[in-house]
Amino acid sequence: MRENNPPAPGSSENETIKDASNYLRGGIAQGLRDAITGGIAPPDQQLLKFHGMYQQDDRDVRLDRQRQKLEPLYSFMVRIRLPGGVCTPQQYLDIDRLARDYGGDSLRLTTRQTFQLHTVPKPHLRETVRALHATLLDTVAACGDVNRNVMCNPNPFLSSLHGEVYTWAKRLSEHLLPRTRAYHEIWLGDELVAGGEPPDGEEPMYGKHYLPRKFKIAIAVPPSNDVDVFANDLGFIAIADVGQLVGFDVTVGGGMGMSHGEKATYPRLGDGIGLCQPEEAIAVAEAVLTTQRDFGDRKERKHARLKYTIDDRGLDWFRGEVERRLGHALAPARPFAFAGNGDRYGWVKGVGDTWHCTLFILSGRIRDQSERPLLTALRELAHVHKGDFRLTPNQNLMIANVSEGDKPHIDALLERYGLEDGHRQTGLRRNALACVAFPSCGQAMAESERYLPSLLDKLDAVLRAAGLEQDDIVMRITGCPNGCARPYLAEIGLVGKNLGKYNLYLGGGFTGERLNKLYREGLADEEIVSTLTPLIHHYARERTTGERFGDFVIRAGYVKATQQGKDFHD
Ligand code: SRM
Ligand code: SF4
Repeated sequence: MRENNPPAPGSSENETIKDASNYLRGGIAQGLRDAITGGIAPPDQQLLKFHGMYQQDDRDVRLDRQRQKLEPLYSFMVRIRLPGGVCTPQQYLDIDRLARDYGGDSLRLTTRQTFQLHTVPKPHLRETVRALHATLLDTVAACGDVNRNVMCNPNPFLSSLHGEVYTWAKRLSEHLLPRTRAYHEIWLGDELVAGGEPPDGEEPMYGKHYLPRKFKIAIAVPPSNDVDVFANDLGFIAIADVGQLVGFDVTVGGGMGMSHGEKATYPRLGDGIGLCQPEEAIAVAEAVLTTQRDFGDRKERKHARLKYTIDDRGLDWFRGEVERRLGHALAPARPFAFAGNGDRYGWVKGVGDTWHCTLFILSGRIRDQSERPLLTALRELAHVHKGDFRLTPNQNLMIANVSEGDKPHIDALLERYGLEDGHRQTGLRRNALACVAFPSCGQAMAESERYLPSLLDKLDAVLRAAGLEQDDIVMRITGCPNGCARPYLAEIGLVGKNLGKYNLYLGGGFTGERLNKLYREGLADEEIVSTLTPLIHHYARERTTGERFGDFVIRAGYVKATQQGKDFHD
């Protein structure tokens, strides 16, 4: 059972901050009122994450402002909680208005199926959260040491199974929310709990210190592994018999983050521990989450994810502890097969005679550019669309549940604004992901989203020359080794090391079931292209039928296959 005693000696600073925060209240409310600075106090910045927001500063002007002895240009990133990535057209319109009012005329679709607003100034944070609340959205636990946005396959078209899985994603998300009233008090103006001190048991599941670190859940529906289920602390793989959900294979201990040069940190794929009944999903999630709550490392945050708890204590021990909390053993896992971790683009007819169209949105970035007014286009769409929108884990957007009669109108809008269904892109571009990185991300070591388009232009030319423009190859780039675009699962992974320099990883599995391996370090733009060019031509010449690029580079001896996280650096 959790305890609310003070943090043990040697605990990380974040543990002390949580302990003193009065269940995530801290000094956030006062900090929001302080007009002298555009930021808030450092401990409150940590607490703010639990409320779904990050203090950031514009890194493009950081040095200039330092020279002028000005405070960094602080603003806030606001991440919405959106289980399964589903929102209504009205919610989209409300988010779009916030983007135009306070978010620098830009929106981002994230790699975990939600929206992020950036550059929101402190004085507008409360209005932003209230506007989201008014449209029945929130930012609770979108970041912080708690369970994050629960992902699931966004496609409503294949079967009723997908709808059922979405219901589980929502239920898991709701069940694992923190219970503190801090969010309502700070952002929505609810009265403080009498006496200021919350009643005992305010956080019956998390306790006063929440989790040692972030915690992530995804549900995959084979044959699609679009959620990259193995990158999650806890994964559920839907097992169906004749279209009926009969259970979930449970995987534990996935995660991407690592630090350059620190072998004790590594990406890791989740391991299967058995099968649960669908209606047991919440109890399993609680058992896994509370085991990590009680046994995760609270001293060293770089070692505090579930993946290290499992590697330190062993998978058998972990399964045993989860089963003890559940009160029974999990059933043996059932077989499944994944075909890929990308999105299925364009129009697809679904059950119930509705249509669904997945649009290609490079890096999930929505803004108006002279040749492509994407923000305007999607707003126009939202005005006429009667179904819903679904964000994909690959930073794309699906216009879902369009009736046969409404389809021509939607098609006309797609045509007018040149919105892409991916088919006009090369297979590399269609599958590419990039994290946000500069200028907002405080952790970025190199460009990512802003660099991807020019890199793709160069690599597309190489692919065309090799006759591979329509071959799906998964490439992902991040500005640092934290792994926000899941680069270690890509067939080609690029991870920022320094400004303009990237480590190149090769050999990830096309279905998201194998980690890649470091091939070259510290490559500049031209070196990336000149290193990949002969490999791409070699692949075009000598691949066997159906052989994927990630498999080929291993067979051809460019890299060894990574068998498990601990071997990642070998
Ligand atoms: Fe992430 C931290 C952006 C998905 C692993 N991530 C960050 C921060 C908040 C930077 C920071 O700590 O100051 C980034 C904000 C940048 C910005 O300006 O917006 C950030 N992460 C993102 C997003 C927006 C990338 C994107 O372009 O879509 C994704 C938001 C997801 C969401 O909606 O919740 C995002 N981050 C991921 C993923 C992918 C996933 O979950 O499937 C991972 C790898 C999986 C994992 O968690 O292991 C990921 N982010 C990290 C880490 C490394 C964690 C670790 O265990 O080492 C950090 C750093 C940290 O937590 O200290 C991080
Ligand atoms: Fe920032 Fe690194 Fe995540 Fe990219 S991978 S968004 S640079 S933390």
